[in-house]
Amino acid sequence: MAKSPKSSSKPTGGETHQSAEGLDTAVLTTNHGVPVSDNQNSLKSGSRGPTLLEDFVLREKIFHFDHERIPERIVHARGSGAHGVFEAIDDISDLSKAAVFTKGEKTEVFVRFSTVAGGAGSVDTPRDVRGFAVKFYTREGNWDLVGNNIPVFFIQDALKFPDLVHAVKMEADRGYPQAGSAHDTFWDWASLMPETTHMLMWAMSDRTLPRSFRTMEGFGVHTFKLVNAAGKASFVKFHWKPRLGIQSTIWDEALKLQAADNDYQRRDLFEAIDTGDFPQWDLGIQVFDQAFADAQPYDVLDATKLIPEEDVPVRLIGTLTLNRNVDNFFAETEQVAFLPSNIPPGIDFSNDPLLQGRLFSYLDTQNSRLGTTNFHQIPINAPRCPFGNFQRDGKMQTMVPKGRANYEPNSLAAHGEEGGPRESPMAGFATVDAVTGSDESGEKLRVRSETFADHYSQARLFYRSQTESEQAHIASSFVFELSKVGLLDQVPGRMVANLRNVDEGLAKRVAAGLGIELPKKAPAAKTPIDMKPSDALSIHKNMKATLEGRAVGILIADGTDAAEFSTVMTAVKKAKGKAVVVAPKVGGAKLSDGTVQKADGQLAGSPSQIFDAVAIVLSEEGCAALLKEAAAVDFVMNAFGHLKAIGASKAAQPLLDKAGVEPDEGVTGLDGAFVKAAAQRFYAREPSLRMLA
Ligand code: HDD
Repeated sequence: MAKSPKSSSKPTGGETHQSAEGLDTAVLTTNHGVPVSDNQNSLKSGSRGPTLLEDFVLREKIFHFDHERIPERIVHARGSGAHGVFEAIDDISDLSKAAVFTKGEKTEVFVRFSTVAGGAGSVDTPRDVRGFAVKFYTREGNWDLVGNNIPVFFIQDALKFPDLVHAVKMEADRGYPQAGSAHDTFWDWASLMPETTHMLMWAMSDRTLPRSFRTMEGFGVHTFKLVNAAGKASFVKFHWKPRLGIQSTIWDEALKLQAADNDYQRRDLFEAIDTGDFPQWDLGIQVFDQAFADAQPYDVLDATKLIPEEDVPVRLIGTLTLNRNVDNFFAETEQVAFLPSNIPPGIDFSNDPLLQGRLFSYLDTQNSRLGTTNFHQIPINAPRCPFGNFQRDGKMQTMVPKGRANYEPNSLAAHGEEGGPRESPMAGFATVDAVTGSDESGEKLRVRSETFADHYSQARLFYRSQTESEQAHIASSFVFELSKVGLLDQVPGRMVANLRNVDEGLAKRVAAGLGIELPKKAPAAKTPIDMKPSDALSIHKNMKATLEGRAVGILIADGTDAAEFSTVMTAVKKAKGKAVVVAPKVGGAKLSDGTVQKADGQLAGSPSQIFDAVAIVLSEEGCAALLKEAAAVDFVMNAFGHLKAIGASKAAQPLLDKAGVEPDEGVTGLDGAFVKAAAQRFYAREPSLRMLA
């Protein structure tokens, strides 16, 4: 790309220091560089008199503070970001000419994970879709892959997006509930929109309860196109596969996590990066052509549909590593602006009508959020490659273009002046018509293609691809959410009527769980078909038995056997797990050998839901003391209830008994069996613990 002559392509102000250049940074100054002598007292008339208007130090400080906030994102307001690198590991030049995919190429990235419905200050662990937005600062301009942790979407056409968002966010009159879909307006709307059914199945599954950002998949959702140097296009779907495998919590655990730590996922991401345990994902592509697309019983341009991985395998082409936390949350995570319309040569859009609407919305929203059309100059948004054009001026212009060339064509160069950049038909972005050529002319129609009419087959595919335990979780989530629909009697029945098109068994379970009559089946625009179940859609079938990225809470108290404690610590660390010591007092506990072991967390403030497994390392004396401590009983009871491994010393048995722990393969001693068990969840335990729908 050409660089604008004499104008700086690097936005100024990227550095985070606050002092004006040339000043001693140790001196506190006003925003205009005037040294401040007193930052404690405002200027008054007499020591007890009124404050003077003349006090520019006070006025500037309060003025700036009063305007610190910007409008939060209309959706995905709560998010956590990190810097990293993407490395292309495979040669796909036959498919795409994009530089970012050149084998061995390393591209700087910024990633922001988010929930959707809640405000910026809401909690990390509601039942909600998670955003997975990646900005690649490629040498051919920014590419933003703005996806979610679910491969399909609620709606087929962008025109419906404001309705979806209004329905799911807090209700207009009462301002609640925050960050959740379990309320009247969401289900009223969703039950009237059969096209939401497939995504609802995902939303009601444990996919919306990810254990951490590091253990969730990401998806570009839409079908995009890859374009090679010869101009040949192929269809593509993008996938992010977490190196740690997929892992989710269960509903009761997610609820209790909200109480234990509002920032559970943000903290996990920050701490992992901070300790050098860099989160990684593989980028995968599903590539297919028009002939494949034409042969499917669904339309590949319909964002409510996925392409089963068994039909088109996912080919891994690159690795994403998050290796640097932000220096400043506001400057980076809050101000980052993702635009699905940011796309380099070699990648292209498809005609998916949801995607087409997004291409407008994200650019547009940044003006109200960031207050200027120059938001691309904010360091986190600025391309890392040179950029230049004839767009000029506007609020917060920080670049200083020189010369007269602010238009083109111009012949200024002929007069010895700088003429500015020119378009590049060869290197520039050009959209390709279609994959194998298509007719894109036609009448103006406000219609939905007939090929988008099947709303149930893939919902059925999803449900039938789940394990028994996952199906029970889906049914129970529908029951929970619909039981929160208070004022609109017709809604639960209408939803169950839709579910009868997905799976009769599911519909019956939900009706029974709600205690309502099984309603008549809703008419389906197209009769659903049975697709071949896909293992890739199940979490349980894609979990990785590893302690990497998982935390083990090790409960100790005065008298804990020093050797037992040391054995567990060593084993957890050897298995690359994170060992977190919990004791009644944060100062620590006196072990059997007289040493004092400091605790990482106090028992009352470190409940077991924040861990993936627990070890109860107690002496008889310690156990006797903890039998009288509700937090200790809850610690064990919840670990058991949340289907986690519990390793315990013999002397801890009375505490396990009091917490209602029944022996099973997830309940072990403190030997090697514990570390093995700790890498798993014990879903088979669940039916004996709670009544699922
Ligand atoms: Fe969106 C933000 C993902 C459909 C309009 N969206 C936003 C973010 C993610 C997604 C991850 C947060 C980006 C960040 O971290 O800053 N959105 C999706 C996916 C969709 C989708 C995967 C469907 C496949 N979105 C969608 C539609 C529209 C929008 C159809 C509008 C027509 N989305 C927005 C927005 C947001 C946004 C209002 C809010 C803040 C922002 O864009 O920058 O413009």
